[in-house]
Amino acid sequence: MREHLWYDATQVHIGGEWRAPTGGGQLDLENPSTGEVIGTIARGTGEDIDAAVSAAQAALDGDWGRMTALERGRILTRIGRLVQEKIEALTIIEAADVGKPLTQARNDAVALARYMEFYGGAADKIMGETIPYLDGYTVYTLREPHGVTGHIVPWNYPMQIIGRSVGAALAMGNACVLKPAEEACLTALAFVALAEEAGLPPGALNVVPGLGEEAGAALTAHPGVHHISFTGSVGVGSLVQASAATNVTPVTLELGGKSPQIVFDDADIDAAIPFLVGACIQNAGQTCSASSRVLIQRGVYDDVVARMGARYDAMVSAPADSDGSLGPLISAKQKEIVKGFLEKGEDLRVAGLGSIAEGAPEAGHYVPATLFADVPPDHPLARDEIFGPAQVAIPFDTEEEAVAIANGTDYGLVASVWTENGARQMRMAKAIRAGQVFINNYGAGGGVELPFGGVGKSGHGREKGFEALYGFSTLKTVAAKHG
Ligand code: TXE
Repeated sequence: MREHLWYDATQVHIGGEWRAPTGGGQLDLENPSTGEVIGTIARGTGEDIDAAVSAAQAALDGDWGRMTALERGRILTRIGRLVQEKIEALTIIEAADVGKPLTQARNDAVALARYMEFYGGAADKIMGETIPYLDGYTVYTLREPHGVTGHIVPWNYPMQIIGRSVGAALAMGNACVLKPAEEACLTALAFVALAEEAGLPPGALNVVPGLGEEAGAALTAHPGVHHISFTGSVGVGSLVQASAATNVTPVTLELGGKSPQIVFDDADIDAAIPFLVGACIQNAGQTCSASSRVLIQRGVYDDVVARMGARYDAMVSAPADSDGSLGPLISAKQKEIVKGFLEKGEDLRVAGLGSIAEGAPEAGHYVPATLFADVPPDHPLARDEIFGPAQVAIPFDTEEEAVAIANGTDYGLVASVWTENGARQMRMAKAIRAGQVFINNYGAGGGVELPFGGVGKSGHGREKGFEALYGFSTLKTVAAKHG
């Protein structure tokens, strides 16, 4: 992988310059597939965050702040093209850093390019409105950037999350400080290198890798930051919100979920099966929108569980650069969390169980994919986010019962409903508490156009699509009295 790095991954990137982090600290860079330390990354500090915020503000006061929306859009479009040209290197870097199978890492790189294309095209199409008011007035609104935006990104989908949050923030004319996860920051650094090659002025995007409680906490508490976008755990999300509240800084939180798929007796089961399993197992279950619960109506329950189970039995966890169905988990810490959940399921019926590839390195963080059946809706495995390759099947009888179970957790990110009954599709879409509801599919191909975010402990605010541009901007009302 090292031969594919064309930038110095041991540094921070501030104000258009690569530099050693203040204090010179470094953190180990581990390959989750082998458990080997394959290098180091910068341990950015509060001082680096300070410098990054100043550089961002200077960009807003300088070239970047003066640019037209059209010019910003063209730069983003060029970034997208450069990402596209670097797809193979980005794929190999991400697979080694996160432990994703190459095909999944490649999908993420393609998505990053697509985000840049989408937000590049959208940059000059954000408009205010004129408001009919009293005689003698003209009233209109202006959409303006927040200013300096902070972006705290986790390790599970670095490229996709950078695309949806940094892409939208830059399109609106904000200047960004990005704190990637300590477990996986290589493509964040690659991204800023490509962005500046495409003409992004220095300081418009600054990247400071480092620890959450150090660099991350410094960013959320910084008085010079005007908006925070955070994706990660519920616990840290609530800390981020509390920290930002000190300066009354607005936050967008995306905190994961316990997303259900609901299969009715009349569903097209053949069409559903690949989605029922794939929507959980992708990225070894480490997906905020992982569908870790499948609610199945009694009439088709045994058949669906058996067919899902057969898919699990065939699944092989293997190193990211091999042909396995799923990769390792990101870290020893994540493996411990997931093993803890699997132990809680020891009394449950296992309806499908994958394997670990022969010869997979002992020190890699592998967990076999597991399907639990007949799980009571209040069992911890059916209520808590597992963030690993484990899924529960829950039987139900009536539509009302399905809604009660689906809405019976603290989360509300994504849901899907499988039924051929049109009236039921509409009723369920309204009744389910979630930020996205899919009918007879899951995720709709992950389109960048679709607004995304949660309710309850899944967080608040929306990213992706045009909606994100509203979130990364503030509205000014102008009322002119002219008689
Ligand atoms: O998350 P953290 P972790 C969930 C998932 C997983 C659990 C733990 O259930 O098992 O969280 O994962 C930064 N101030 N999700 O420990 O700690 C940190 O550096 C500011 C769901 O990795 O929340 C990283 O960049 N920032 C999720 C980011 O927060 C802080 C994706 C996420 O780390 C900070 C990841 C602090 N005090 C985990 N502490 C999703 N929604 O997709 C940490 N960070």
